[in-house]
Amino acid sequence: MSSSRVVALCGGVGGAKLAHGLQHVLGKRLNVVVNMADDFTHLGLHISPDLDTVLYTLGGLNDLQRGWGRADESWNFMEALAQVGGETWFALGDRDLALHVERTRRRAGGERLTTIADDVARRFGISAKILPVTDDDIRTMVVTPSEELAFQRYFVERRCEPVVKQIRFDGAASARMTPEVRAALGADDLQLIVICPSNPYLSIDPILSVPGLRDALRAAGVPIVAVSPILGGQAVKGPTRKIMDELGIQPTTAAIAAHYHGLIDGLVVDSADAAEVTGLDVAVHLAPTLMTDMASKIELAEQVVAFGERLSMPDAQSEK
Ligand code: FO1
Repeated sequence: MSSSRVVALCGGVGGAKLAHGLQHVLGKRLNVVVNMADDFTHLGLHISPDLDTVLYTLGGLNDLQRGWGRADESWNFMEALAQVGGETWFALGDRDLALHVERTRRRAGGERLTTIADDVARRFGISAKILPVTDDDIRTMVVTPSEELAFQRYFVERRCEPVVKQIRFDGAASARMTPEVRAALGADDLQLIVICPSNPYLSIDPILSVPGLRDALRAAGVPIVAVSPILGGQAVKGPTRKIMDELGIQPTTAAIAAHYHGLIDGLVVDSADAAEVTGLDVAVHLAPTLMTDMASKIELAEQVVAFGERLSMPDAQSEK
């Protein structure tokens, strides 16, 4: 696979860690297709949380403790905003703010999110291609028993406390996959598609909801490998476990396999969940999936790529 390409579908913090490892292994042969349904307009600025998490992480600029935002951040803007009575529930660091201001300015001038992301990625020294799945507006809406919440209101302002009854992706039906994503999935030298260990319901489903995307994934004719975000029956990061409970889905590896049934050829499952894989109707590879440092990101990335290589061989069914 030394000269072939890989496409990774990715949400925010958890997915970006694997994408970072994949970038180390693959360099410019990696295309990262990013969820854009967490985007929103806040204080007049276009904020793209998952895209920025990917840009900061692959650029080595992210804050390792928070997972989102930039390292060495200062918060003068937020303090001054509070002083004048502005909305402070969503934290915008001073350095981070520069990206939102510049993106908003360039979009107002008619530029596509894809062009802006590509330019910023180059400036950050990122070797992978970072591709928003769409330049159109898709917005995740969380339906709770009492109201409908825009995703960041649910996730940040309400700290995922309201019970989730349903998740909707407004605008998805009319969103268009970008030509860059279509080209990445149609590339002659594409070898593997990876679904990063992002929240399947909040981060990967909105990518898959873009019309034509699922068909393009299947038409690529290469193995599709998902990395399960479940570890020891718990979601590694974020509210995946709570949301699964509320949607009536068992927080198990089997539920992740069922969710991606018909789409994936292989599932990477944490070694701690080895007992859970018997009877799964998909090829499984066991590996440590907790990524705590660069070495563990690279190790998982290497295992995912090697698993994909094995799945593209004629006797791949023996992995089941
Ligand atoms: N997450 C929080 O929990 N609190 C915040 O105040 C916050 C601010 C923020 C600003 C910019 C950005 O790019 C991300 C930010 N995030 C914050 C993370 C974001 O809400 C989540 O990472 C994703 O949307 C979930 O994938």
